[in-house]
Amino acid sequence: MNKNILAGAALFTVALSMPLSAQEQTTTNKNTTTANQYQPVPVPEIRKIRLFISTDAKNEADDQFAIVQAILTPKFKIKGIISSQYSNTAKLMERNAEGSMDEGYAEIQKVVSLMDLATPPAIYHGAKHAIKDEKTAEVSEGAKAIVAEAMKDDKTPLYVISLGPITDLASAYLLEPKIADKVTAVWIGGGDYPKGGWEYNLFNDPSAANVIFKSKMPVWQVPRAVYSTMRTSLSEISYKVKPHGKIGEYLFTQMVDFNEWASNKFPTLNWPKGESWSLGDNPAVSVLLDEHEYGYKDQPVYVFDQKNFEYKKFKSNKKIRVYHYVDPRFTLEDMFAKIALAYPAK
Ligand SMILES: [Ca+2]
Repeated sequence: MNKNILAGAALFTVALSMPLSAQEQTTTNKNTTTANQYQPVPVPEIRKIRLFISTDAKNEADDQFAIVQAILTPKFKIKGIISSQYSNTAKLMERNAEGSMDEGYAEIQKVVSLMDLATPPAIYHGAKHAIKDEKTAEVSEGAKAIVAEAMKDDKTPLYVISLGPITDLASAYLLEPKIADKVTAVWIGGGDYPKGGWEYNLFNDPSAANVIFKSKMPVWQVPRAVYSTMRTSLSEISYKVKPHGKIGEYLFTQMVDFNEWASNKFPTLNWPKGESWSLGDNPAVSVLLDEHEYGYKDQPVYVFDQKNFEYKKFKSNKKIRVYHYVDPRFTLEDMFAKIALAYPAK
């Protein structure tokens, strides 16, 4: 049998977590490199943090990149990936609003499977819809997992990065308000200060954003003007990501496919642009690698108007961290390097 075919078969077996025959083991060890053999750079244990990733993974083509970067980050002890709904924007785009969370769940499973991980992270279903009001949780296995982890007696800092709406973290808080001083919320979302206005992730659950902003939970917000600076191009993704393993190939092709679909679906919109993309979810990873201490201000908290999504004053002593700068090249180049190290080009 051709050795490459045998190696391919062995790799597929690894992905399915099935036992390998002795012959396949030998072939895998000698002739292939998989993520299972990836040796992450050493990170001092004391600098490590616990992390949940809440992601609207199938909403467009960017979350997948942030998921991969986070999983390949040795500083993170990933406690779970939660599939978040994106029902309101799915409806706007004439997509499957009822099934947004389930489509995202399948996408997370696909991304994780293509990464050939020795120890894949737990994946949880989130809520199927936005919360009904600011007092009512949408109970989900994701929200319950956050509560369970937050209530553990563990001094390692715990962060929940929300790469879409904050539905599942807000629900976790409504289920157990004690988590407010045990979790830091990092949110990619909200319009630009001082006025604000319609913004994609906010639109999918403005009540959830208000729940978290009004709570005592620390919040790090990366608003639209900042997250939209994570620009890359199809050529850069083709050059730096596509050659690297099954996951690299997939990250590129799913972006090309979505770009083709959305460009034809919305010919009069200024998005997608045709040959470029903004990987707007990745700063949730890079601010945890490096807080960018001169890139934010701690400012009094505002909340969101439910009709026009503008910021409005909220009487509270709480301050939140609002980013005005996250280094796009640091963010993206760390991801490119991690993918290239974990999945060397053949
Ligand atoms: Ca997202």
